[in-house]
Amino acid sequence: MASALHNLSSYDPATVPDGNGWQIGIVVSEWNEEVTGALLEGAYNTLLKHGVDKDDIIVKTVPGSFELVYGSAAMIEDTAVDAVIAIGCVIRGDTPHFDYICQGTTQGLAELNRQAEVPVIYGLLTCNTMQQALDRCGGALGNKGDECAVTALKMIQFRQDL
Ligand code: DLZ
Repeated sequence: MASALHNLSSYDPATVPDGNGWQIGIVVSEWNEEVTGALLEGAYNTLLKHGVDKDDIIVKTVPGSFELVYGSAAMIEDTAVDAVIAIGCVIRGDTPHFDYICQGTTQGLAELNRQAEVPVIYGLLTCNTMQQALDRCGGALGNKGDECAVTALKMIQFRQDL
């Protein structure tokens, strides 16, 4: 399916592993809280739907998306989570700041994902407009939080299968 038509919330539930007994960390940026709160809700509810116990979901906030890298690394170091979902939303402004935050955060999370003992799931929306973000946090294009939760469970299973 073309990505422009892809709904972030659509997946085959039969392909998602049961998350009972797995512990998931979610690190959420406070910037654009209307969007990140909805992404968090999507991720949280999808984890519950697939068997993760609410007591096994650790949610921590950080001030902005740039802090997701440190927050995710700390979550991995200080807890026993099986995966971390990093949730943020950057909206393009008038200056190149958008590009630096997106690049720094994305490279930091990618590097952490490569080095860490557990998978780090990329839940960062990088949007030109607020409408694009709203479309992707429970609007016309579904909720990227749902997608992140499914990805986390699949990656934990991936690791356990090795
Ligand atoms: C400074 C800033 C700006 C301009 N825009 C956003 C944004 O759209 N989304 C977001 O998550 N964070 C933004 N920030 C804050 C930075 O991510 C970071 O928190 C600060 O630069 C302090 O390190």
